Amino acid sequence: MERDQRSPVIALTDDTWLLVLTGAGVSAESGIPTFRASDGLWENHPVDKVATLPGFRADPALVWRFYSERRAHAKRCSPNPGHLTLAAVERQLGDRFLLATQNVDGLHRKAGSQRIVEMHGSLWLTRCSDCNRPPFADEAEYLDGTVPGCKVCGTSGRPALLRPHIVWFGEMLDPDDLQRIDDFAQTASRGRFVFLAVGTSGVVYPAAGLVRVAARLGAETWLANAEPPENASLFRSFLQGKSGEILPRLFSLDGNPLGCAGLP
Ligand code: BV8
Repeated sequence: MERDQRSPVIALTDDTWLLVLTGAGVSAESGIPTFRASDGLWENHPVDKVATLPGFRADPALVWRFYSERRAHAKRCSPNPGHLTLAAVERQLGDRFLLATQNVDGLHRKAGSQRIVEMHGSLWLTRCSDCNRPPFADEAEYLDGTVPGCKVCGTSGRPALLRPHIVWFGEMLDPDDLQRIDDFAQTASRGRFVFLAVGTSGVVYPAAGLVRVAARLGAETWLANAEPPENASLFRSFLQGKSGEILPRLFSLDGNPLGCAGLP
């Protein structure tokens, strides 16, 4: 992996296909805490208690408080230039762009991204832990220990609990999401395939394995991160710094920087 100190750019040429993977680092400059930093989410909340199904079953009120606190905080946060740049690049590339995010904060959508796979779910969706009622939009905050029940199947007498539509550790990701990402990568490999990971520690699978899939398909592999993560050696180019500063300078169109506003 070369440590590329010039400000290299990814030229958005007519044959460029771009798959972007983002993690919590992309939202850090918007005020959303990351997970594994010294003041990260997992420092104050044991993962097994708040981000696993057994944890939810043991104490659903604690889990709802954890996600409700994150909902309340995220409502006050806005996209930063990193989010805005990725939305601008999508407008430029159209169906030659796909954003796979591990983030659940919704800031990519707020920035205008549409071609997006929320691999780990969304803070803004709730589903029943029992019946197959589809996930529904929900911004409610259950901070006082209440646990919401399903109004569809809960009437059968069993306490059917609602849960955040989040992929917890030990839970499978949505196979349709994974298939969409894989299909995109396969198609992209017939053009100039570029894979960019931004703001992720590269420790959580299967997201952390995407760089291997892309490299096997011949992609140029780029990483933009505040510090070298565990899987840094898997990338050909590593740009160290803040994503909100790197991304607006990273893409060029016809030789000119795209910036974060991009073309309307
Ligand atoms: C699954 C809930 C099948 C959502 C999350 C052993 C080996 C390999 C895998 C496993 C294993 N044992 C178990 C597994 C599977 C497990 C896993 O990968 N565990 C890891 C920890 C070893 N994966 C799963 O369970 C997945 N399911 O595989 O099912 C299975 C099941 C059981 C056993 C085997 C297989 C489910 C994964 C989803 C889990 N849910 N969270 C939520 O509450 O948000 S994951 C959680 O971590 C978040 O979703 C988060 O997105 C994700 C990754 O973290 P990052 O986004 O990378 O954030 P982090 O804080 O770590 O890093 C931020 C980075 O940004 C840092 O590097 C920092 O330097 C940088 N940064 C900071 N500021 C900036 C910046 N960069 C740029 N600019 C800045 N300004």
